[in-house]
Amino acid sequence: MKIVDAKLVVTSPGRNFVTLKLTTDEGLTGLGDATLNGRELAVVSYLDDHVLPLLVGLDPHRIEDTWQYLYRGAYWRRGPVTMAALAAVDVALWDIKAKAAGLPLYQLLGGASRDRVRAYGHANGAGVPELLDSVRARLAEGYQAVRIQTGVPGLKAVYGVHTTDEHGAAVLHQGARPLVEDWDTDAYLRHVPAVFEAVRAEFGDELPLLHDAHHRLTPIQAARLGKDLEPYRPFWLEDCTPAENQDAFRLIRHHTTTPLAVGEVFNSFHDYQSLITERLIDYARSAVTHFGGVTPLRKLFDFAAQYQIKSAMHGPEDISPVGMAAAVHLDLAVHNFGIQEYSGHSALTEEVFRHAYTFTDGHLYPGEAPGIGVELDEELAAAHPYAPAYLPVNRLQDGTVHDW
Ligand code: CS2
Ligand code: MG
Repeated sequence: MKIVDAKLVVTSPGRNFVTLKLTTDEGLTGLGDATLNGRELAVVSYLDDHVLPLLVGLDPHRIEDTWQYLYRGAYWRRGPVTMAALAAVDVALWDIKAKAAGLPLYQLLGGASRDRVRAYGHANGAGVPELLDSVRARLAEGYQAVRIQTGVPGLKAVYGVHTTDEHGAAVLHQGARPLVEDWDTDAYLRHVPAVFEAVRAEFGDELPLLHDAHHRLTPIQAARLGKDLEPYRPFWLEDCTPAENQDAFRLIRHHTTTPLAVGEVFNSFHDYQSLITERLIDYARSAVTHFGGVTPLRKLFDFAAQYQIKSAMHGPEDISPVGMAAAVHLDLAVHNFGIQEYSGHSALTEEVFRHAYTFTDGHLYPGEAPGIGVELDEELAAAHPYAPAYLPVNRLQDGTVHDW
């Protein structure tokens, strides 16, 4: 079998998605997600100008070799643009291989290690009453684990709150410049324990509660928050400090037993190395789409398993249904699955990308369609062209740019 065509479909059914489609001489097609939220066209150029011309004529069955050829062969390694591009190629090749075998992808990854994949959803509220309503809404949708984020008294716009719709899904600002959110770490640190206390008081002790600090704290602030949340037994504290500096986690780990999750902005094994070997985290958050595909992420999770660290793939709406499908197959297969983030997609997005995976009673199921199980409606995709959009930026109250 040979690849005879490689093309990109860029569409915006409410938000931008970049999808690679490979076609073989036997008429099989494979899809891969290359969406890098807010920087989509950089990946389009990387693929169109530098990668797709190399794929035509290759044997799609040679997934490992193609991955190494594109990773090592480029000389310039890693980085979000490169690894999102590689991920799209890798997933499209797995899709073709599984279709050729007539099997759902998870069967090629060793088969199911469990019956279903537990997902967590997003609950957000400007204040505690709105947050409690949002938790109720997620529970009504079937979720059995919920991430909780609120506004902070005195701040106008905070991560995960003002840019979300009633389903908890992020709404991106489509326009020439990013929106500006504001931030005050002391106010946040005072507020969050009270939020957990209110949610526990309302929903009891059993509901797994997650929280995302979105890289905004110093290590000692993160240690303080981890300690303050211990009485409420969070499922995890996510991205508590920028993790480019892996050393920071030693200090945090030393001070708190709150489980730690990190990695949604990581794109290679090397970003994790001491976090795993020193057991400084509990959950590895990388998504197939941003980590170079199923091939390297499977290796990472298998390595992490030796240290009792679990998978917890990033799964907001900016991972397309193609990336989400690949994730659910991998979630079902790896032994050390922890949890999967899942916010769902807009009705229009679900029409553009028809998928075999389903969400019921808080769990995802990959379905039995051969491959990853996603069909792309190219006509509908073309009717919703790319629209420039930015993620927000974050400033302290004196105007200083802060981590987002
Ligand atoms: C977040 C994301 O889902 C998460 O945990 O951190 O919503 C993140 O802000 C976006 O994916 C950025 O593209
Ligand atoms: Mg996050």
